[in-house]
Amino acid sequence: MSDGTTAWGHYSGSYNVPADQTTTVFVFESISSASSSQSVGNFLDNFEISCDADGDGVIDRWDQLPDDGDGAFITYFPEDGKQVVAFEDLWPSLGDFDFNDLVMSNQVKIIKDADLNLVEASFKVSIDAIGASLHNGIAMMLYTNTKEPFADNIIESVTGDVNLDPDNTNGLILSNDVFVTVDDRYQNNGSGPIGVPDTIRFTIMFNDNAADFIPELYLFRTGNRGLEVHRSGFPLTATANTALFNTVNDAGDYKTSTGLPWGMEIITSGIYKSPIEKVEILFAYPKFGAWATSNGVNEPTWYLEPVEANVVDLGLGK
Ligand SMILES: [Ca+2]
Ligand SMILES: [Ca+2]
Ligand SMILES: [Ca+2]
Repeated sequence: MSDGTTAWGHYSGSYNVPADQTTTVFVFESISSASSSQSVGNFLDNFEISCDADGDGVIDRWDQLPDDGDGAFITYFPEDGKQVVAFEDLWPSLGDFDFNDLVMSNQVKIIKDADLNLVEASFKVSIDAIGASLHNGIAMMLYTNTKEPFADNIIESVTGDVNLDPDNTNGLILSNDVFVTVDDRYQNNGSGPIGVPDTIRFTIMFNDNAADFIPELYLFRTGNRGLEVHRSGFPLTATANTALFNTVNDAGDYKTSTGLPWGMEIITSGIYKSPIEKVEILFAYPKFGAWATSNGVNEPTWYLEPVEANVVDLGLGK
């Protein structure tokens, strides 16, 4: 490497240390200088050696997984706290609107490679409340971060308490019946919860087709796959029975004509308390209606102000 005489230049290179080599010496020899003598006016400064132990192209100092040749960076969904999703399961009827028929909290650890493509994601889905008499299953869709379907399958394989959804690309089945998956003692059947919520754990390995995703947890009726209850604003699955839209209380896209939803999400690091069985969420959380019907614009912290007599502390946040 050789440079001019008026400004510093920056040079870099790489060297693969052989597996059995325990000592490596770097030697610099002058090949040119600013004077007639090789030993006068030859400057070298700011020399640095960085190791990339796993050879993934990200030096150890920046590599959050320095011994993992696939993964380099770790992120979380949500970035802070946890995603709490809750459903009223009698869609397209509002039912008792106690919004505790299935309450889950979700935290995802996401690993990306040196090019910021997805490598794998590890999910912890806590089943925080089952205030239902109907049998329901839990499924998940992965969408782009603008809530669009991916053009391709992004899932290579899965491990843990989950199966690929045979009917939906980038879909997963977490449970075909929560009463089978989750011990009965976790039901919120009016007498309140007993014990620590059960948790479904699984990992998705990705096939390099995507850099980001949004997970959409949703509910479906056991034995009636087409009866799905989603949060509003997501694409239709291939399995949803569209004949149920705009029937009973539904005005399309899982909202009533006044904008009340059947599924909701909050992001919180605190404890979310579900409404007591058969108590409308509008009485448990007086500001819920304003939040829900404004598409989340108004009263964004509605869940911090329950009527304590109308909610049950499910021991969430564990
Ligand atoms: Ca590395
Ligand atoms: Ca690495
Ligand atoms: Ca209920």
